[in-house]
Amino acid sequence: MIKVDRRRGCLLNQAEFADGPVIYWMSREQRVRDNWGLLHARELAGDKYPLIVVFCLAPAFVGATMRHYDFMLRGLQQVERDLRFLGYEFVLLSGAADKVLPEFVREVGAGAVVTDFDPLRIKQQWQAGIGQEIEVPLIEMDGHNVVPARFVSGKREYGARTIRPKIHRLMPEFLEEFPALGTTQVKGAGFPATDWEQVFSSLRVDETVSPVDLAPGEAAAHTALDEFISKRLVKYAEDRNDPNAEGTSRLSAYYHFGQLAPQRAALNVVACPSGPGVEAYIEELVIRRELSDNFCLHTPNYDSLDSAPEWALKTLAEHAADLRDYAYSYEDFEQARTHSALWNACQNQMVQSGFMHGYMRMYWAKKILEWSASPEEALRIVIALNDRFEMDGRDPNGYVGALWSVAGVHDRGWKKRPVFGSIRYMNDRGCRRKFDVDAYIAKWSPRSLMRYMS
Ligand code: FO1
Repeated sequence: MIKVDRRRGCLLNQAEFADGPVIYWMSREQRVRDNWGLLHARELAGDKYPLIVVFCLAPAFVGATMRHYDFMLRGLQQVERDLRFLGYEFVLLSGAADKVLPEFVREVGAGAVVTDFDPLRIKQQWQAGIGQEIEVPLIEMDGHNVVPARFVSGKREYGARTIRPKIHRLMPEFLEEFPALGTTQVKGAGFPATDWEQVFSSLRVDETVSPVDLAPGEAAAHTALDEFISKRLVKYAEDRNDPNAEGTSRLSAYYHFGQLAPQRAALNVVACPSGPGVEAYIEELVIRRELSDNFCLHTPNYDSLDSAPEWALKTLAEHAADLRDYAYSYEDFEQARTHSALWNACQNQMVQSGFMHGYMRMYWAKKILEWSASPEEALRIVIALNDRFEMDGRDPNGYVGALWSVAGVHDRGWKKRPVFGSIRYMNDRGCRRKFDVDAYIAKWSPRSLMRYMS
């Protein structure tokens, strides 16, 4: 009988539990604490079998650059250190998971494999391939969402308005403390520590997008969470729309690489005195983030225009032939060579820091819609730039943000305009009403980008 956690778990294949080590195939949730997949694997191993944590390092991953691999690998180095300290083994396999994991499962004679829920296409493909090839259970655990994505809704939700009540109703049950992982007495299979020098030197990724000065890893993520809660949470509701206030959590890279559990952040935030900041952050952290996973899980073509709602596709088609005041290429946008000083400043902030303020991301993406040859081209450019420079690129949150901005996903129709039709419009004037645009431009002006790109 296979024990599968009935609330957060899902059996991905039909196979019998066998005697042998339990593998936790770490992928989305790259941390030791607060990790439901790791905890479930630990429970299956009990005091009878070794628990082996495996990470499959893909040689290329959806356009990821050195900025992303450097951050991720330095975080994984800490994962290995922390696991070995508790008596567990960590093995890094080089190669895409569906290529290298089945062989490893056979080699160690594993009795079961546990992995992380991830709605992204590449992960779903890896899991389907591996589930078919191994003869032991492949169990998926949702370590990313407070209310597991498969539990909260069986269909694509219309928007925050429809998923919010479903999540709030289940939060009391699911927003629970994590048990500690604890140590193990079971002797491992004797895998040597990872040769990280060799891992870094064998990387063949685009190095022109260099790492940003953000401390990687689980400990740094917790420090960043504590700092956000103590210094910025109380004013989060009003500061989150002011790019000069640096009021955002800046935790998205830690969530994306799984170095911090959104549930941990939610537990610590709701423990604070309630107020607009707590409300606003829980809305972003739980409702918006879980809505993104829901969208990607139930929308296979989550990164293409035809996943947009009917009304949006119709209005964009009606205005596809409208005259564009400007029509820039991918390179023009990437090099921040547009006529708009504000738009160029947004692009520079993203290129240099790996982050762009949430409010500016919407403005930035909507201007690409306005100044591209077509909505299809605009969406392609938004996703390509976002995934190349943002620390939290290649994430369900990012795809939904792009489709919200360009094609009204989870939004509604507004007053008609050229090119946009009834897609919500944003411009410099709207920004000037919200914050000091000149200060933002001064801080992120192109001259600093030239220094960066030269
Ligand atoms: N996940 C893996 O399991 N193996 C990888 O080699 C890998 C590389 C990678 C590079 C950049 C990046 O942004 C994400 C990467 N991921 C990798 C995915 C990671 O698990 C992401 O956090 C989730 O896919 C987000 O849904």
